[in-house]
Amino acid sequence: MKEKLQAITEEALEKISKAKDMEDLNAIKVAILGKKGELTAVLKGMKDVAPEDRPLVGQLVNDTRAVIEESLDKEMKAIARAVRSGKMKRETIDVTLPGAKLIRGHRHPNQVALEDLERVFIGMGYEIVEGPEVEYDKYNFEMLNIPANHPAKDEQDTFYINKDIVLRTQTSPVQARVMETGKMPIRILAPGRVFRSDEVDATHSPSFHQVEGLVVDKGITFADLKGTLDQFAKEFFGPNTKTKFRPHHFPFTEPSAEVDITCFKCGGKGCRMCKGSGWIEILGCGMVHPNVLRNCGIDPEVYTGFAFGIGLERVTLLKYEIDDMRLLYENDTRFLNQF
Ligand code: 2NL
Repeated sequence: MKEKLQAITEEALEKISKAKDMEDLNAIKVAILGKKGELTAVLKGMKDVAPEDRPLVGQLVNDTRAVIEESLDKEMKAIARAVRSGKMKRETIDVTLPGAKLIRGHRHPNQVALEDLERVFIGMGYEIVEGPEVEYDKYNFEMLNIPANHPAKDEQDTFYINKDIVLRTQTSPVQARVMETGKMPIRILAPGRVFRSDEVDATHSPSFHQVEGLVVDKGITFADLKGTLDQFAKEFFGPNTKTKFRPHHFPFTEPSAEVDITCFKCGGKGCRMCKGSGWIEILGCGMVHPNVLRNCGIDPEVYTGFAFGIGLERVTLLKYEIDDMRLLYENDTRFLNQF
């Protein structure tokens, strides 16, 4: 019996010393100390040992078990340490290495110009409103006094989704929707993307941005329109800016005008920027046509209003002295980083 236990011990210690990982050690533990293990089998054979020898044999079995357990425990701890130190080595971080540089972006020049514009009109008490880019013909044309036979409605100029739905060609439908609610007075700015079926060149794009303004209240006159836009020009382009109102025609306003400002580059003397004229065209405007007010449920005998439309890209190109609108859409960071 003593030899048998000796043999088990030697074999166990040999196997333990050759074990490569936790799995090996667990297998050894089960094979020797487990329910069906070698040493357990010896214990089960105790019934064949003479009763007077049992305490001694029992002691021997326990000693054997203790030796093997101790060896297993030692080896398991050693392997656990090795695994941990390997993991630590693999996962070390050199905190002295330089960090990955984050490239910080900024607003697009069009957005900067838009926020500058909005700031001026918010300062005058205007509210910013937005609306759908896909619009009913009714809101984009009909309510704005643009008749069915008007050239703007031609498929050459307008993107049609179907005969009743278009990609809006101006942001005026947003204002028509506000007027239709009947809440007075109205003092709003409607910026947004608009669409026209144009070929791309330095001054045209099938998708661009407009900022339209609308004021409706009792007693609004052309003087209010002139005062407002003159004040806008001075705040936006500089305090010495002068404005000039030239008669024009729009179907949705009557009377209508185009507004020029004195060139902010040369102050009016004439330069490359203003093509020698001293004036730069900046927006279109007018008194809201009585038909438009009526179409939107407002009584033109009680209320009057003015409206204006500014091409955002035009303002951005002027502000930054950029000579090709395509640069605003290409998203080339070598260009955008300059602003
Ligand atoms: C331009 C001209 C303009 C308007 C837009 C407008 C809107 C309503 C009623 C009446 Cl709801 N008018 N908008 C008026 C005059 C001119 O834009 O050349 N824009 C770039």
